[in-house]
Amino acid sequence: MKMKFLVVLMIALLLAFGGISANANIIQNGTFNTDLSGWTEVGNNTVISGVAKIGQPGPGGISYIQQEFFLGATTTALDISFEYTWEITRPSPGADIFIASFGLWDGSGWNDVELINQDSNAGVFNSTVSFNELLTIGAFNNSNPNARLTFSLDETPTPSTVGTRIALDNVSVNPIPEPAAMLLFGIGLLGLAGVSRRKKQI
Ligand SMILES: [Ca+2]
Repeated sequence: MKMKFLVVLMIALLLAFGGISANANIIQNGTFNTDLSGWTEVGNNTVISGVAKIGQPGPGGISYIQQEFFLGATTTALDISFEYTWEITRPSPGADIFIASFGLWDGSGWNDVELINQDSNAGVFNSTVSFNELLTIGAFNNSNPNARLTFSLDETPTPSTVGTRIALDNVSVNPIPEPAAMLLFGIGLLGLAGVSRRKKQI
């Protein structure tokens, strides 16, 4: 009996920690392998050589890509990461504005928080920035979808001869705790409970 208990405990721990350490990115096509599939896109966006280009090629105005997804009820935080690069030419005078935001659905509307709000005067051109943030989230509605991630570039209409874009790649959102890991851990605990119950009966 004791041996069986230890085996179940080890399996439960392996499953739980194996699940937590595994890549559980819930974003579809965050690597933009060939196109923008999985993303809603508005304005002028494309994919070149496996990298999304927000606002390319395009005139003034807002271009964005957005993905909606579902967060399980146990989610308390999100590990969000992506890489972005300002490309082409910095407009002058004026500025383009890059915003990355995360939104939660509360049942009647979206509540978005900005992860990045940077204008092209502050941006370093042709230098890739790695963004990573552990974002603690509040209450949200248990409907699907109930979360979204948006990347937008608001391009100044003047001077019209200058074009800016944001290159975006390796978008990842990992919910914490992960539903799969919690489920496996729960199954492990049930297994332990079953073993101890049988043990008492003997
Ligand atoms: Ca890529």
